Order: sequence, then C-alpha cells, then structure tokens
Amino acid sequence: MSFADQSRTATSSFWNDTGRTGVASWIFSTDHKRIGLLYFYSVFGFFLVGVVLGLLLRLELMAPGRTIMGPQTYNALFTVHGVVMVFLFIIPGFQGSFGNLVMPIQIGARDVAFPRLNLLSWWLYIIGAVIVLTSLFTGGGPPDTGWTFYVPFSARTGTNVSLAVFGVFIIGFASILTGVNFITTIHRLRAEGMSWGRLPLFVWSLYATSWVQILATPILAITLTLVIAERLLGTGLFDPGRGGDPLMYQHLFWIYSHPAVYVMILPAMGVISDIIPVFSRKPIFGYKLIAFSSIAIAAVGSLVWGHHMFTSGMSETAILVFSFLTFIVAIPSAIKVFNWVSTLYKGSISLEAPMLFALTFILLFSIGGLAGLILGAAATDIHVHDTHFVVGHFHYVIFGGSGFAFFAAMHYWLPKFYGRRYAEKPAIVAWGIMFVGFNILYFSMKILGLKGMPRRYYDYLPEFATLNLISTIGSWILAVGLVLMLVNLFRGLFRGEPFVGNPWGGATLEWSITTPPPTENFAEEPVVTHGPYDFRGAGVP
Ligand code: HEM
Ligand SMILES: [Cu+2]
Repeated sequence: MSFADQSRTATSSFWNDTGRTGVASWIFSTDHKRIGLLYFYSVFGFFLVGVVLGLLLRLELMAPGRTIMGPQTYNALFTVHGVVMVFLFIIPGFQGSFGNLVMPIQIGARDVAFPRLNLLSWWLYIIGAVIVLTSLFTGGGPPDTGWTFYVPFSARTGTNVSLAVFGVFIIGFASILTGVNFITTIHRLRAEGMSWGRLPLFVWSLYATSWVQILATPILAITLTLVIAERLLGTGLFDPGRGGDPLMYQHLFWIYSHPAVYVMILPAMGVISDIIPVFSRKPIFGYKLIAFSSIAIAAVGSLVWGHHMFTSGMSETAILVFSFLTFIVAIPSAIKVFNWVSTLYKGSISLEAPMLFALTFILLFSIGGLAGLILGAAATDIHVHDTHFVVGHFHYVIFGGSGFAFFAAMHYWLPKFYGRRYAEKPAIVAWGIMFVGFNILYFSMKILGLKGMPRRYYDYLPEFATLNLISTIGSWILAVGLVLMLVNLFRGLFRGEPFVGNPWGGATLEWSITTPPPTENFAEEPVVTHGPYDFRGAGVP
C-alpha cells in the first residue's frame, strides 16, 4: 500500500478521526493511538482488579486456618485472579496498548493496515471481558477450577464455567485479529528504507508474537468450545466416565497455553531491547541474534507443552523429549540476556525510571527462568509440581518479567503521547519499594514450595506459618510501591513537566516526530537512513 493511500480524513482535536466528541470519539476511533490508549486503560484497569484479588489471597494465607474467607471463596478468587491476569491483562496487554501506540510510528506508517479491524479487536476484547465478569455474578457463581479449567472437574462443577470460558473464547478472536493486523502492517506498511534489518526490536518481538497468536489461539478456542460442549451436551470427549480422556484436554490446553506464555514475555523482551541501548547510549549488542531468537523462541516454544504434564502420566520417552526441548528453548532467552548485559558493558548508563524497571526485568526474569529449568527437569519437577514453588516461579517470570517491562514501557512511552512526564525521584522511590516487596512476596513462596506447601489451598500446616506471614507482608510493601508509582505517573502525565523533543535520546522513529504525535504521525513518508540503535546516524548527541 502506498503511503498516500494510508491517509484518512481526520478532524480537529488530537487523533480524533470520528467527527464525534467525548467518549464516542474514543470508542469509535480507528486511530491506532486512541485504540492503544483504550487498550492501555482497559488492560491496566483489569491488572488493578487482579492485584486486589491477589492481595486478598495473600490476606487469607497470612495465618493458618480460616482468616478472611472459606475454601470455596478462595477457590473462586484464585481462579478469577488467574483468569483476569492472564487473559484480560498480560496476553492482550503489550500488543494492544504499546503495540498499537508505537509500532506503526516505529515503522514509519500512518496507522495499522486494517484500522477498523483494529477497533473491532478492542470491542471483542471488551465484550469478552464483560462476559467473563458477568459469569462471576450469574449462574452457579464464579468458576472455581483454576485458570486452566482442567477436566473432569471443569465439566462437573456447578459453578459458572461455561460463561467464563465463552468470554475467554471471544477474547481469543480479538487476539487473532490483532495478530493478523500486525503481521500485515509489518509486511506492507514499512516506510522507505525501513528494511527488516532496521526494524526496532520491539517490532520484531511483536511480529513473532503475532504468529504465535494466529497459530496457537485457534487451538484454545476449539478446546474451550469442547469444554462447553462437554458441560451442556455431555459429549464425553474428556470425561473418563463417558469414555473420554482428560489427558487429551491437558494436551490441547497446553499446546495453546505454553506458546501463550511467549505472547506474555516476547513483547516484554522487545521493550527491554529498545530501552537498554537508549539508557546505555550504545547500540544494541547482537541485533540479529536478538531478532532471530524471538522467532526461535516462538518456533521451539510450540514444542514443549508436555512439561506441564510430567506428573499427569506419559511415557518416559515423552518426558525425556519434552524435558530436552524445554532446555533447548531456554537458549534463545539466555542469548537475549547475554546480549542485554553486553550492551550495558562499558555503556554510559543513566539510571532513570524506565531503565531501572528494564534492569529489574533482566534480574527477575532470570531468577524466574532458572526456576523454570528446575521445573523443566522431570526429576525435580515431580518434587515441586503443584506447590508454591510453581506460583513463585511464574510470578517471577510474568510479573517480575513482563509486569516490570510493562511499567518500564509506561514510563518510557506514555510521556510521548501526553507531552508531560512523571517526576523522577518519586518514581525511583516507588521502584525501590516495589522491588523489595516483590522479592519478599514471591521468594518466600519458592521456599514454601520447596518445603512442600501445595498451591491452590486456603489453608496449610502450622510449620509454614512464618514464611506465609512474611510473604503477605511483602504483598503489602509491593502494593504501597505500586500506588506510589501510579499516583506519580498519572499525576505527571496530566499535570507534570512538559515532555518535548527527544529527552531520552532514542533513535527509533517515534522520537523523530513531534510530541504528542500528530494525527497521522508523519506529514510525509519518512525515509529511513539509519538503524534503530544508530544514535549517531539519528543525530542524537
Ligand atoms: C500484588 C500482586 C499479586 C499478588 C499478591 C498475587 C498473589 C497470588 C497468589 C497468592 C496466588 C496463588 C494462589 C494459590 O495457588 O493458592 C496467585 C496465583 C496466580 N497469579 Fe498472582 N498475584 C499477584 C499478581 C499477579 C500478576 C501480575 C499475574 C500475571 C500477570 C498473576 C498471575 C497469577 C496466576 C496465573 C495464578 C494462578 C492461578 C491458578 O492457580 O489458577 N498474579 N497469585
Ligand atoms: Cu510451559
């Protein structure tokens, strides 16, 4: 598509292409920046809901016995916490918000390839989310299966599993459509000179993620439909009582859901690859390897789902193969960590908030990833399977990793779209509090798991009391830091110091246009003459 063809008529105020005012000018806008902010505020709203649920879980676990809720409520809460965090926050989060906000600008385009489809994605996401929320207050009440909806329990429980699963099904379509849209955009709308070798690494990561979304999400959609069929029609595909096979459900679920963890982590790695060079004033080390390893992670990552099922019963050969492949898939992640650290080496590092969050990603992701290898080795996994070790592990990866990368992106990119910025000192204090709280909260869980405390129970043996209390105190510290970070960030975006020009000194295209970006990003098609991390080429001092 030629650059001129991408032009659409826009009216007056910022990015408003609808001819409407107020809320309608947002929820019917096809401008990628408005859709990006719609996504941002929706996913972030759900993140906060998830956090409140997580804090309630920790409050219950503060002391042995019943503290604030009974077992059934606890089961419902960890299920809803998991579903909200996974399907409403972290899977749609990066693509929907920062992917939409910056990817078209980073490749020199006026918008995504299919702006109306883009808006439809957001609508499907919101409709799905409303259905999930409706399931909590209707029928048999909130589902109590865990976010994995394992059969046979999910086929038999009287709670409102069907509706919740249907909501997730709808959200899956939003994910697929965004994937199609982004792949087309990255193939077709790159500006002159924006060769594949000059794509910012964030764009590469979105590209790899989009393929995972397109190829893997349909499997989830079908699997969830089968669970609904199982419940409503009694098809008996999974129910052993009817000749079905519950293990088949686990295979189908993880064939999607393991690749889905890459939908959660790959864009986060892309954010880090964009931030580290800027705050080290050095080109990224090993650009090609980082770009390639995103694709490698996406590809090999589709072959390792069996590591979630070592204890479910499978042949020793299968265990060996899945275990081996799991170790292989750690290599491209390790390559990235190595390259980030090499980029830092001898750089002139400035520790502003985006950089602190990015560095924290590297540390916490590495801790989580190494724990992942303990789980990937069958011998050790059998010992810690379904304990709090697993809960500690995945919070390190998705919260310490992806979550902190999300915070990094919020501090790095949101000022670009608001033209105002947060205050630096409170941001750093907030970061420090969160970092301390986070590690107290989740490292205790890892130790508890090693000692044998199972996950998904509202109660535990008295010998686990001390560490649980420590973990709960950690959750309060984390929450304090989070509140401080948010107050500072949003107050800054709406009332803070002006943020103009290129304060971070980035060399990617979004830093070459005015702040906030104009409606169609570029008045004329940009001609790209330098790489994304070529600071001298971009004329950045
Ligand atoms: C203040 C923040 C958070 C707290 C205090 C928290 C706390 C917890 C606790 C205590 C559990 C374990 C329940 C159990 O197994 O007995 C849990 C499970 C879980 N959390 Fe979090 N969490 C937080 C943030 C997050 C984030 C940011 C994500 C993802 C982006 C997340 C994803 C999950 C998932 C997927 C589960 C598993 C649910 C299940 O077993 O079905 N959590 N969380
Ligand atoms: Cu996995």
